[in-house]
Amino acid sequence: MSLKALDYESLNENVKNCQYAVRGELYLRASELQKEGKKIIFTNVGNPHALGQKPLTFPRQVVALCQAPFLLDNPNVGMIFPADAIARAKHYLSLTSGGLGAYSDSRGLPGVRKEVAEFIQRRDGYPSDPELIFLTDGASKGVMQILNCVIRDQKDGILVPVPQYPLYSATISLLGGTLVPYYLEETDNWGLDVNNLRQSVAQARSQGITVRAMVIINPGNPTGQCLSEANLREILKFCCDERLVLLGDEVYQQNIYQDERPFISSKKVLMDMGAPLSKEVQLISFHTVSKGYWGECGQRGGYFEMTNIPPRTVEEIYKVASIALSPNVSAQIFMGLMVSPPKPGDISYDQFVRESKGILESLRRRARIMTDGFNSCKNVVCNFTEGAMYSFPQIKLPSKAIQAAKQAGKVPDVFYCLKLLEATGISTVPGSGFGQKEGVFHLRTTILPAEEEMPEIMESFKKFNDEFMSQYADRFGYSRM
Ligand code: DCS
Repeated sequence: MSLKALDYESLNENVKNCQYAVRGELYLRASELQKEGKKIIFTNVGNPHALGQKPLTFPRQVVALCQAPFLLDNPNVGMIFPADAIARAKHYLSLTSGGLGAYSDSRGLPGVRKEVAEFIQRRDGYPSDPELIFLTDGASKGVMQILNCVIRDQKDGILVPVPQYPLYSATISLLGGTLVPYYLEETDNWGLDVNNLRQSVAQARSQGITVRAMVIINPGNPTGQCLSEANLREILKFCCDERLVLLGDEVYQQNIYQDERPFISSKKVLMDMGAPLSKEVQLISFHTVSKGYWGECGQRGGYFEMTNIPPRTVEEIYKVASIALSPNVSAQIFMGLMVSPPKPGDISYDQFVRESKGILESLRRRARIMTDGFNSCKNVVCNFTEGAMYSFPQIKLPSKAIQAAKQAGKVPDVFYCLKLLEATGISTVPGSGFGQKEGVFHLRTTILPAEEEMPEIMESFKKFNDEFMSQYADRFGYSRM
């Protein structure tokens, strides 16, 4: 009997081959255990509100009023909402063509794109054109739209850092392209060595791959490093020489936990380099409302900005975006608010600063508690989380543990993470889901659990790890660094 199109055997092979570990085996097991009544600490997804982070008050007030505009006609509205939130809600409603229930232009509301452009201009000190900014349902959709334009067939390669956030590997495999890995150096604080890039490109070319784009994640996920200006210059020069589009994933630009390397955007570095580079390198930069001190993951708001992309290509990207009609309109308003928060002198300013600073300072302390906690454990080494939302410790697994994993039919780090989950309820993602060098094992956890719960979580991790390491201790040494 012939197969029907949605019988498993006849599905698009790219769909079946695509892997996404952040919601993989560990997550599924954790959900099962939760159903059985076990307390699970979900540190597998960078989803701050799910771990108790409170929403910032001002943006929620504005969007609440936009969602329920009849409240604006209520004579008591001023008793519940501050005047600047009311004014802002009216402002955003005036930018729409029928409130939040109406589709917007498929690039997003022109008024919000203008606010994004003004933000970029303030941040970088260079002009930004709203016509080259598209609003998206989270950064993910933007990344997918752009990769869709870049990848023509399996001979097209995309340079992706390893370890990487699997949005990239999964989308490349879904679109039938080829991932060309470049390795980040763990012993150099997850630094990016341009010589590694050259080698990766040369090797891919020798296999007949046309390398067309390069992804950077700055600050890094899962690795947490912040790229220096000098490093970004090298990368841009490399992209210019090799004629690669640079995809700059900058969703964690607010999440910085050290002072030596503040966030600097790829766009600014490119513009600073001047002509001819600043006029030649094709760059797409991505941002989101899901991260930073906003953490509004469920709202699904993002944007991308295009630099040096020819107008005819922008038209084609617009056409493709139009197939989905419109990004979420309420999320566009979150984006507008993120890029133009309350200013000094506004009624809501002090509260906004207090709330956002509180979140960021706590994240900085949590980054430190986690790194120190991991480094105090046997056979665990961990670079400091300079930015983003994750800790990515290396677990030096004894060969006996690797043997036991093989016997259980598991990848060694999956085996370790499953045992950790069963023993402690801590749900992590094994390093193999992000890519890592052969024979080296990691796990990724977010730094998002509540600060007051952190010491207990680290203690329970340490206890588990000690027991695991003594259970599998052997004479044959550990997996290498
Ligand atoms: N880029 C990076 C580097 C990310 O880490 C994420 C989300 C995204 C893009 C997409 O975010 P939005 O679509 O929500 O804008 N990070 C996932 C993660 O690793 N854990 O949680 C989500």
